[in-house]
Amino acid sequence: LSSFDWEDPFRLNDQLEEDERMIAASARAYAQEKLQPRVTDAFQNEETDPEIFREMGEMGLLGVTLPEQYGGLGSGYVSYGLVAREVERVDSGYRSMMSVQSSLVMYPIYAYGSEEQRMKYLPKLASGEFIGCFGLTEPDAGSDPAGMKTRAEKTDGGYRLTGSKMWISNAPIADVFVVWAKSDAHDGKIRGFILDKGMKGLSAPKILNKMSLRASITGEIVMDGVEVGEDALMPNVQGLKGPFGCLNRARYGISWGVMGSAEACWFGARQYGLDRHQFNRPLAHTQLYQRKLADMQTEIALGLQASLRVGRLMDQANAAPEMISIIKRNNCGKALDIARMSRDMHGGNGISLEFNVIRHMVNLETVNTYEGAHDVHALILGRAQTGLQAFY
Ligand code: TGC
Ligand code: FAD
Repeated sequence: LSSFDWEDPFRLNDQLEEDERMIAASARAYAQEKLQPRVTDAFQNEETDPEIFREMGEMGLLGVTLPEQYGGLGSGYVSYGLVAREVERVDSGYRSMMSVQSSLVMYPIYAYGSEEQRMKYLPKLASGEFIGCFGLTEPDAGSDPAGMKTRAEKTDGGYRLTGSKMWISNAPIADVFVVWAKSDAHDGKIRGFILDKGMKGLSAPKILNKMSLRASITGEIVMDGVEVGEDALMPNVQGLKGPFGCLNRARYGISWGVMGSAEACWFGARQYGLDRHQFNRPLAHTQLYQRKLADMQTEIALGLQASLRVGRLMDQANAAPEMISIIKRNNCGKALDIARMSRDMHGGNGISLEFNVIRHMVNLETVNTYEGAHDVHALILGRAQTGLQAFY
């Protein structure tokens, strides 16, 4: 038998391709050198630096899976997951900025858009010159997006959009708005539209006083009779499978991302336990403390392995949405447990922003809720195994 690497128990690193290791290493270097030093202030002051999109673009971290001709990296879903893990090791809000841009804005324009729409938007979204947002959720339609009220009415040569979206990441600083609306001209089916900042009737007020994800700006999208041309409609999808096709990818990325956040909390707890002495010995010299470290290590090792498996299947175009529900739900729930545990293991220091863990903990409350709440994914999995629809 060979030796054991406590930080990488199942040798995930050995299971990666050379290009995947390189992408992960450059994402890690960027995240640690450029994001880590500014995160505490950004979180404390509830400030999002739009320059981060440009930096990520320069590093090739936006649209990792898209073809190079549109500004992407032409890499696979495992690479995308590894980037999410490295960025979220610093902060879930920064990963949110990246994954909305990549999976929820660039992906639909690539998969459902016309060639003109792809050429107009994708290269600038890949470089970070444009910032994108994705509007599905509404004040009265969260877990049940089919209940949306936003309408697109047919006009001469285009559409008029009316409605409002709630809790939209990046919206107040966005240049490009991918929004979903029920279209009268298509039997009330849900269609996707691309709106540009500055259109008459379009605004995106910031939501203030969030106690979670404070480094990532969130807003509403208000559409007060926004007139768009036919060219704003994404021609190649209709129905809920449009937004869900994007969510599958973002949820998958989150499953890796939250493991990065959990690792930060685990490593923090281990180091704290080695440094901090009580009762004349390190905290890490106690059985209870070690048991908690063992639980963290185990859940993270299993969670990463599961995400890797689903990522490999995604790269073969052979993953089912229910697989993604398993890893999104489980990894978020476990990461939140680990962050709460780490906060406790840091004692009083655990509530200080200086030790990072409470920031991860409150961020993960959001991540456990968005992109399908923990219980909503349970119902997706319950339906898959019983054939019984328990949403309503
Ligand atoms: P249901 O009857 O299940 O399906 C309706 C149609 O959609 C298709 N579909 C999918 N297609 C692809 N992938 C999936 N995962 C799909 N799930 C469903 C389905 O085949 C069907 O197609 P068709 O052609 O037969 O019409 O729909 P339902 O209304 O019963 O849905 C229930 C439920 C709960 C599963 C679903 O609505 C749900 O997942 N709710 C959660 C909502 C959610 O995830 N919102 C996310 C908003 S975006 C966000 O949070 C971004 S935060 C990002 C960040 O900052 O990082
Ligand atoms: P609700 O749907 O009202 O759910 C409330 C509770 O009820 C949850 O615990 C849920 O699990 C439970 N519940 C709901 N239905 C059932 C049921 N049938 N059975 C049992 N329990 C149920 N959305 C976007 O479109 N784009 C974004 O960029 C975006 N970014 C976000 C950023 C942040 C910071 C936050 C907080 C949210 C963001 N969202 C975004 C919205 C997010 O996707 C929704 O908050 C989420 O889908 C849950 O919807 P809701 O908040 O309306 O909660």
